[in-house]
Amino acid sequence: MARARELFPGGVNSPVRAFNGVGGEPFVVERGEGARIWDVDGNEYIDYVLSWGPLVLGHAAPVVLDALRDAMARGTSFGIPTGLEVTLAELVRQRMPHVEMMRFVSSGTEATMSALRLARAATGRDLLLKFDGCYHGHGDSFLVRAGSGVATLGLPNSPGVPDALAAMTLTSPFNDIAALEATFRSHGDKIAAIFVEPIIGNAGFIAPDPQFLPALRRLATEHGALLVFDEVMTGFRIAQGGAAEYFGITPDLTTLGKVIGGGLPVAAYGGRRDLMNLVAPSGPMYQAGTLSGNPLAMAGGIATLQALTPAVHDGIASRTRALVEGLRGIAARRGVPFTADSAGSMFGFFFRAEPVRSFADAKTADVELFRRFFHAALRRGVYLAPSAFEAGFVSAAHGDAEIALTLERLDDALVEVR
Ligand code: KE4
Repeated sequence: MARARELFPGGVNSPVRAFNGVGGEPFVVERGEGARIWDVDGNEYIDYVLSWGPLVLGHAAPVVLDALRDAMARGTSFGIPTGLEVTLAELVRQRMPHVEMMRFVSSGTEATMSALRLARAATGRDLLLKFDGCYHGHGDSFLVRAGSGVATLGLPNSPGVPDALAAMTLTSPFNDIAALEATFRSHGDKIAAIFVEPIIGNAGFIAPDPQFLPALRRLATEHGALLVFDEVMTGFRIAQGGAAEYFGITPDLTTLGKVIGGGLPVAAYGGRRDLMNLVAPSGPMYQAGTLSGNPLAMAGGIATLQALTPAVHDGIASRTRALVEGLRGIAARRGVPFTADSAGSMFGFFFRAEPVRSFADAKTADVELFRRFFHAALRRGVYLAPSAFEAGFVSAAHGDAEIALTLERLDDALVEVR
């Protein structure tokens, strides 16, 4: 880490990895296998971060490694159409039929930046509406009251984003329909798109009230704005077909990442064919990428989605529920204010008695206790996200034994720090 700090800001290549949200020194990972990772000092951890979501099959999944070995023998990049990108896109569309047409890119940030440019091009409008605590990558327009690392580091917004541009981003509290309707009353005809994490995973785990997403759909349609589901985290995790399937709401555009590449750099934006046909070279909206559709990354995504069958998904979801129910039981037994929730293979918890419905709620949770709990868990071989404002993930490699062992260790950790 000393050498890394000479080379990278904070010694890391992404801020959330620096442990600023929990204090202390990050560990350096040596390798991962299944549900476990080992650091360079030989310590073993059951991993609930899973590279911040992509590893739904666990680390070094044999089917993914086999697919990569096979693909790389034929070359690692062409910048020329390949059959692999067609195969992965068809697997995506099978699960998300509303993603009629898509474009692969290499990160969730690229996907959301491109989807925003497309929404502005399609509507001829400038304003973006996002929700407090949602994180949609580090594109300039999104770094306004964002979640994830922005929230973890307590940054109100980011310097370097011109005021004139930030002024085009409207924010509203998640789950507050009255505030949303007021925003639409005063700006509705200038809003190009609503971006939402259908379940927020970047302010901790925050589920929508039953009427919230339908209200977004209704208001977007009424005011001629596009509804964009940022499913970089929820896609293929809360259901095979993501939030669109889970909540039965059809967005106009969808952004995907993480699981879609199974740990390789794949992300995508897509949706209505009439919108996607505006994207170059079919239409005038420009977006491009040297490594978009990279054959190795495509092979990783194909192997992952093919292995993520409904039965495998349901198995992970039930073990995720068992984990959350177990955590609730531990907190109740130890008399610690606690609320937890899960959807599919994604979960989150807060040290707070009442349910968390917004970013403002999340910020009243006991972050100090979370910090102590994080380190007590780590010392016992359980790696949770190093921030109170992130979600947790379970993989196909987390069996009943891993869940039971995790609960035992976390109970012991809570007794130490409560
Ligand atoms: P990337 O550019 O990091 O691939 O994706 C950005 C992004 C977009 N939308 C959502 C809903 C996301 O969760 C993310 C990325 N999530 C963060 C943490 N939850 C990735 C971790 C990091 O920033 O290092």
